[in-house]
Amino acid sequence: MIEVVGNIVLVGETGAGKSSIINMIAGVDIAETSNGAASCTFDHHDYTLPVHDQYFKIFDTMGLNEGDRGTVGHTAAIAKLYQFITHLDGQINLLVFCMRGPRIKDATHQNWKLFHEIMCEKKVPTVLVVTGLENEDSLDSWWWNNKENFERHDIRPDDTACITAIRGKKLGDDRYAFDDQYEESRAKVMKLILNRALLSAPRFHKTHWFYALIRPILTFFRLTKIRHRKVVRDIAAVCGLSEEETRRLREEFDKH
Ligand SMILES: Nc1nc2c(ncn2[C@@H]2O[C@H](COP(=O)(O)OP(=O)(O)O)[C@@H](O)[C@H]2O)c(=O)[nH]1
Ligand SMILES: [Mg+2]
Repeated sequence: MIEVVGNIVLVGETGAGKSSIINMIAGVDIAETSNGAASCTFDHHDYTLPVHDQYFKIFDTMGLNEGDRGTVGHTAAIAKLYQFITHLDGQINLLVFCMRGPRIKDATHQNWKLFHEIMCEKKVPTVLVVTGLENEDSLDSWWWNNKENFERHDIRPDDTACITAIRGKKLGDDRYAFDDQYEESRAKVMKLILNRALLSAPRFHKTHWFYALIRPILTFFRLTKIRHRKVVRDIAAVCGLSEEETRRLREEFDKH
């Protein structure tokens, strides 16, 4: 049986390159890329994959997209959060924050806040992977040249990898335009994971974590004027909450 050493969560808006990075780690295409299918914040898929022989559960999540914040359906988002937290079993060993260079969009900033600050309470190591840099002369100087911009948005990752997550155009038999940059990028991502994923990550108590997140998440999504009773009933039904859990959820909403 495979021993899984930890959970790695990839976050970032649609198009950031999350699924491409998972395929890069896997060495084969297992995650569907360019999948713009309608989905909800906190929706996720997980893949058990080796990184230099150590197996991790890698979560491909649906982050926030530009303009989502005011429009997210709270029932669906909170129900998905519950399922996500249940699957994480209280532990994130590394948060991999993905974005497509070069512009820091509002969604980039919001995703950092939602996942690094609110969900992980700034306790989980967070690395930044910037994709789309295949045409840069030096991948690594990109970070140095843009660092100040991130600091201005209060995005301060523990480490970074500037990469390309695609091989580019096919040039001939099994040869692609960005083969070299791609291999270099893959090695960087693998190293980043092994260097930064905590072996003893902070343990969040599964249900406490969920209930503690309700209020900050409602505030984040500006979901103040909601009809509590019905929302609680809907979430309880989607998540299959027990009577006791439903009562607790109602209490959290009432405090809001
Ligand atoms: N040029 C370029 N395209 C990329 C890169 N990474 C991903 N893409 C493309 O961007 C699109 C979205 O990538 P995907 O991995 O599905 O992003 P996700 O929505 O975050 O999972 C796909 O068409 C990818 O082929 C990259 O490093 N450079
Ligand atoms: Mg994807």
